[in-house]
Amino acid sequence: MERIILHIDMDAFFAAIEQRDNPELQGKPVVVGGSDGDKGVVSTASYEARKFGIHSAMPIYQAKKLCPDAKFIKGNYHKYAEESVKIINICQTITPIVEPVSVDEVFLDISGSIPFFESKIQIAETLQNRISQELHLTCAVGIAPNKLLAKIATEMNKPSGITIIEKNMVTKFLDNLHIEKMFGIGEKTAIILKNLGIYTSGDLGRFPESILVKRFGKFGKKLSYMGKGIDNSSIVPISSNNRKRPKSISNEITLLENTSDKEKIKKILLQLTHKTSYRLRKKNSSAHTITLKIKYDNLSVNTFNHTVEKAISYDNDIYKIVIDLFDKINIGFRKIRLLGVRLSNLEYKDDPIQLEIFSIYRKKFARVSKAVDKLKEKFGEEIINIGE
Ligand code: TTP
Ligand code: MG
Repeated sequence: MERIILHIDMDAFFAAIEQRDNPELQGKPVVVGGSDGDKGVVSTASYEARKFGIHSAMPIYQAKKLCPDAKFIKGNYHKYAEESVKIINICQTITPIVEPVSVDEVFLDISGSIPFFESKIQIAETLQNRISQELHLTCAVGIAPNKLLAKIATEMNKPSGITIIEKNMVTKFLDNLHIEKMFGIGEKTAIILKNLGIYTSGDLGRFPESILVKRFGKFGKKLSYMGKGIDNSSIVPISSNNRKRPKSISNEITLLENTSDKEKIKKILLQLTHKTSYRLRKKNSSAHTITLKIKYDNLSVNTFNHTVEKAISYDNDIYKIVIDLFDKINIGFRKIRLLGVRLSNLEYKDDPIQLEIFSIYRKKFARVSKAVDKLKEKFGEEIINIGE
C-alpha cells in the first residue's frame, strides 16, 4: 500500500486563539509573548501584525517599535495546550495513526483512510472544516509520500492552504525547492551548500553523498537523503502504552494458612488495599465501586461490593469500605482461604492525549516551566500559573 502522510500546522496558533476568544482583536495586529514590561520575545504574531515585520523570537521592545498599536498579550499556555488536545482529537476522527510533533503540528498516516474518502484533497478539506467548525481556528495542510515532504508541502501554502505532492511529482518539486525552504537547513548550512553550488533540493540530492559526509559528518548523509526527498521514518502514534485504561484493578492473596482470625484478616486486607489503591493512583484514576472477595476453605466464593457517588483513590477511604463490608459478613465456622480487593467503575482524571501534549509544551517552554517550578517549590503550588 502506498504511504500517504498528511501534516497540519495551525495558522498563527496562539494569536488566532486570542483573536477567537476576544472579538475586539479580530482583524487586528496581535502579538503574543514576552514577560513583564517590554522584556522577553515574541511567541507569535497574528498575520495582521506580521505585515509590520513582527515575527516569532523577535524581542518585544522591537515589535513595539514596529507596531506600537498592536495588542500585546502575555499568553496562556494552559489554554493553548487544551486547544492542541482538541486538534488531536479531531485528527483522530480521520485515522488513529496520529502523531503530534509540536504545539500546533500533527502528522497523520492517512494511507488506510483513502478508501473512506473521495480523494486526498477531500481528506484535507474535511479536516480543515472540522477544525474550523468546532474550534473556529484555521490551518494549512500538506499531503505527501513521507513526513519530510508533507511538512514542506504545508509550508508552501500558508495560511489555510492545501498542498499535495504526488509521488510522481517529487523530483520536479525538489528541483524547484530552494534549500532554505527545507526543514532542518539553517542559514549557516545554506551558505556552505551554496558555496558548493547547491541551490535547490534537487541539486542537493544529485550532489555526491561522500563529499557531503566529508564536509558535514553524519548530517551530510541526512542532507543527501533530504535532497532526494527520502524519509523512511514512520508516524509514532500517541503512546499506546498510555492508552491502556483498565476497567478494574484488583489484587488477591491466597493465605498461607486458612484462618477465621478477624484481626489477621483485617491486616491482610490492609496490605491488599495498599497494593490495589497504589496501582489505581499510578494510573491517575479513582474508583466508584469497591469489591471484597472471599473464598472459603470449602472453595465457595462470595463477593460483596459498595459503590460511592464520589470516586476515591486513597488507601484510607478504600480501606474503610473494605472493612465495613467485611464486618457485615457472618463467617460462622468457615475458614478463609483467599482474599481479594477489586476497584472498578473507574474514573480517569487526565486524558492520555492531554498528558502527551502537556509534555510537548513542557519541553518547548522548559525555560519558563523550570522557573515556574522553582517558584512553586519556594512558595507553594498555588502561587503561579504560566500566563494566567
Ligand atoms: P508556528 O507554527 O511556528 O507559528 P504559528 O502557528 O504562530 O504561525 P504559522 O501560521 O506561521 O504556523 O508555532 C506554533 C506556536 O508555537 C506559535 O503560535 C507560538 C509558539 N512559538 C513560540 O512560542 N516561539 C517560537 O519561536 C515559535 C516559532 C513558535
Ligand atoms: Mg503554526
